[in-house]
Amino acid sequence: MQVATFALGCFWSPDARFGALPGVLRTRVGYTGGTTESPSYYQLGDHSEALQVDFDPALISYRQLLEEAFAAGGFGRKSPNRQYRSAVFYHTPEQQSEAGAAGIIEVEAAGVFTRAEDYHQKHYLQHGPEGREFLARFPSLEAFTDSTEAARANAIASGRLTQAEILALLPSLAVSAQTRHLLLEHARKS
Ligand code: MHO
Repeated sequence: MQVATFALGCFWSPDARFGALPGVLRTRVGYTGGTTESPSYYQLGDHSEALQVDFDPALISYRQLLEEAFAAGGFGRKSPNRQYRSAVFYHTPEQQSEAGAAGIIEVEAAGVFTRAEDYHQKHYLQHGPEGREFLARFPSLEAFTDSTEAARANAIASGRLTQAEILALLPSLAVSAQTRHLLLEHARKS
């Protein structure tokens, strides 16, 4: 298992997008890249919103994750501000050189990553009707956040997947007919 950390603007949407990827087993959003202690959403200091994923390199390569980060769109333009900048935080020398080779400008060593407040985790799923069953299933918001199934369902609930992507993910989710129906609605809309 390896860890990858990216800042890609507002963290809600990359949390969802990366949560759909086969080989990405866990996602979490938080704050990193700064120097101030104990950052929080309203006391961000010099940190940025960031996404962190645990991935299985046998199933998805770091290069593929970088491509997905590029597709998220932030790297081609100047970061609007520190909160929403686009940057790669590398965990290994290999990640550092791959990010450099990919032409990413802001490449920094990964430092302390502070989990964001519970209400920011798996935003679309947590705050949508599709999430009720998942929230009830896990003993804590942390366990919900760390669930692979919740990562997949959050991707669907975000409304950012194609119909084909949704239909490919659905069989991996053990959910009630009602939740399945809610998730399928997104396939009809996309
Ligand atoms: N203020 C924006 C972005 C939130 S993001 C977690 C919104 O409410 O949609 O910074």
